Amino acid sequence: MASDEAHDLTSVESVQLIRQFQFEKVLNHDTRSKSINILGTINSTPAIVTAEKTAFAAHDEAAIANLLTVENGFPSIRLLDRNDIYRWYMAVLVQDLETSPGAKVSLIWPATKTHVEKYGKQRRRVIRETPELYRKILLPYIEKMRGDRIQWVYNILSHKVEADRIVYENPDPQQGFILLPDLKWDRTTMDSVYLVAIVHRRDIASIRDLNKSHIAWLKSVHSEIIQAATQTYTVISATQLRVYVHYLPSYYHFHIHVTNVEHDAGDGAAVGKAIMLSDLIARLEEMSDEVYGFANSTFTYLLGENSELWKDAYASVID
Ligand code: G7M
Repeated sequence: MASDEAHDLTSVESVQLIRQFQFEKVLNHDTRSKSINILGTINSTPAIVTAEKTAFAAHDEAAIANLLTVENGFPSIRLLDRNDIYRWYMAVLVQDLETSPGAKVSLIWPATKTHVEKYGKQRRRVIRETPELYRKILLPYIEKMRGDRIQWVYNILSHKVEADRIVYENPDPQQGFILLPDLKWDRTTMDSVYLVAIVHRRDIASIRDLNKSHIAWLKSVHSEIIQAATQTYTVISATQLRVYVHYLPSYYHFHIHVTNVEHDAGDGAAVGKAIMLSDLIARLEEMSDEVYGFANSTFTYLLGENSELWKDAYASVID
């Protein structure tokens, strides 16, 4: 069928058309936008279907207000886990083709070769944190951030919560850590595997506390993480894991992010926040004995203008 004939199909015929789609292969997918591009055929002619999970109708306040009421919203909801003041759930939202469809689906048919090839807010500042700025601004801030805010971390380390989720534990109080699913992961989708490794020792608030004496330890943590993750999730190999640390982190108790490289972790895996653990180790190895540790280094990161750190500290120093 020529494209103008395809265009002329009635709406009923168009619905019948997409129902004839025969799957061939996945062209692309994006865990962040929750979308997928699929190549297939309709009547032996190439077709591309893209499906994107719909966003919430935030402008429809009545609908949003009803989202959490059992009568109107969740027919079923299941607690995934809880930790301190944090709770996370899985739910089936009521879907209705007219008012709240689950996905937006597009069809290109007939699709050309070019089509097949084609198918990818707060303001932020760049902060260059010198050792002096670290001591003057970050250190006092970190002290403030190490209280209740990391209770969830201690709950995990003491097996009080999330204990049945532990993927791997080295229980040694100095050398050890717990590897478990990050709360952002649905624990099902292999392409978006997201784990977090939390060290048992409490003397490292951030990478700023790491120095040359930690090199051997960091190397063994790195290899234990990779071994445990690939043994548990056998579809993922060592070179498919992104093992990195945030600077700045949100929580000041040393922990390491472990994700499937296919997962688009957005800003959390972007320049200005994420640093590969192996690069940190290499940097320590190459560091002179005089410098000795990251407390004496410079790091550059992104900082949101709404953050306390910007408003209360950096804004007056930098702007
Ligand atoms: O930016 P930062 O490196 O501090 O990231 C902390 C990570 O810990 C994030 O990826 C969070 O999703 C994750 N996380 C935060 N909380 C509160 C929890 C929790 O209670 N349980 C688990 N498993 N992960 C968490």
